[in-house]
Amino acid sequence: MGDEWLKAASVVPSKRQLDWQKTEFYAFCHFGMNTFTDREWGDGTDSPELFNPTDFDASQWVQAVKNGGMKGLVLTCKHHDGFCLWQSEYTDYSVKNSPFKNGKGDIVKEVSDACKEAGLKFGIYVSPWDRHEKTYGTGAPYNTYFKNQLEELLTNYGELFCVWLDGACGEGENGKKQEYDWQGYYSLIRRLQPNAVISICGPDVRWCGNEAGICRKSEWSVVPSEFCSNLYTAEHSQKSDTVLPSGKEMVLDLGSRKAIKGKDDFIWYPAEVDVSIRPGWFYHESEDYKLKGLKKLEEIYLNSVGANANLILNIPPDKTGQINKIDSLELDSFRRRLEKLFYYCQSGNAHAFATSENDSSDAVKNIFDSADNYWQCDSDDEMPEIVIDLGEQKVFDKVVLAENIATGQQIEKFTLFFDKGGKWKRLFKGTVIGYKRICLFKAVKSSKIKIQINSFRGKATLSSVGVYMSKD
Ligand code: FUL
Repeated sequence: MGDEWLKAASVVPSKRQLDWQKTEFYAFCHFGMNTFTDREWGDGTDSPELFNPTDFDASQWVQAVKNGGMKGLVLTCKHHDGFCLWQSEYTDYSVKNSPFKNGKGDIVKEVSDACKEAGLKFGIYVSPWDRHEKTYGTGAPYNTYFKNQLEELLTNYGELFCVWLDGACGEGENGKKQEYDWQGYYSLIRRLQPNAVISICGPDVRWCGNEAGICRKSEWSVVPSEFCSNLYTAEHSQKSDTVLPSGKEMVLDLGSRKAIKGKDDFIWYPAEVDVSIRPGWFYHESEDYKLKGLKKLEEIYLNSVGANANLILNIPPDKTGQINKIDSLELDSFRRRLEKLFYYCQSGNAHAFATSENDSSDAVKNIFDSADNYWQCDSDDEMPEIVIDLGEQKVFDKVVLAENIATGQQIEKFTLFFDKGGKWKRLFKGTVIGYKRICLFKAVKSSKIKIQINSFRGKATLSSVGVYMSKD
């Protein structure tokens, strides 16, 4: 005991987790029966006749999502009401009994095709909780039903980057109880879509713990394996954002040395922040003027993508079957706002010097190129430092740091300094870095920056460092 952190430092992501992490920011599209009934949770009794998007256009969705600067899209193929957006062979409760394209339409197909064409990754959301299906709550028969449906989704719609299994279940004490065959679901997904991460109720991507867009100050991707529990996710579902930001419901420290003391089994389980641009997950006309403002979206982005988590932002298409103009305009403005934040890259001609380099292939110059190489400190360097020379005096208000997570997550604390008249002045103090840490501060003018790594596990790495200034 006492060296848990060494064990934690050796945990690395799978290839699918690495690919997912690089997706950073992607869309959630909640669309289904609730869109037409103006509800958030349908009870599975609404007639398929109600599902009637009059102007459905998947390429319009994809365009809006791309314009928002997002790299993927996850579609609610089946929400809790059990209504399927594809022509499932196993139920009548689907688009095939709706007026949409005279019962011949397939929303999943059109959206997945449009994503492919536009170069967006495509993922599926499927709710295990099904309020329509009669076998729900009977054990094996429902598991067979669910796996049959999964198989349809996993085979007919091309490559998926994510399978999002929701933990929500509102049955309550006296409701139906379904024992889910999680392992059976997972092996099917692995066999048919080996590159897809299984999110939320699954082993690859961890729910950050609330739906308010808040992630931890120190979001570790390596956590004790007990946090990979679907029971834990289900118990916390629908509750936590009511008690946040006091933080009472959400465990705030999952991965520090203190938090992992006495634990001996660790997993790579990176966080995802899921949040809606509107108050609800589905489209409601009454919320047309209640979109989160650009400032709020920026804050969510910087505190998720910029704090070692991925961001899935929900944009719900409306009754016409398109993303509402209000949302698409907001997405466009948001992308432009992000571009402005990182408008001037001040480290284009920079040089770096490190107190140590593990060997010549781990040279510090690697932090400036886009290849998969990286800098790693030497094993006896107790407080590694990197000095960045920008070549001339430059104004900057952001430093973006990245660890080489392919070799794990090691940095626990760091400090940034800038050179002011020949003296180092402190600029920023941070904890974890992981895949990405965006450090924000009041703009300063200087030609040199120092990164000091104050505490780390094993051997610290950095794969990239960028110095930026916003455009007004
Ligand atoms: C929750 C669900 O109950 C909501 O309707 C929504 O789908 C959200 C993403 O997950 O658990």
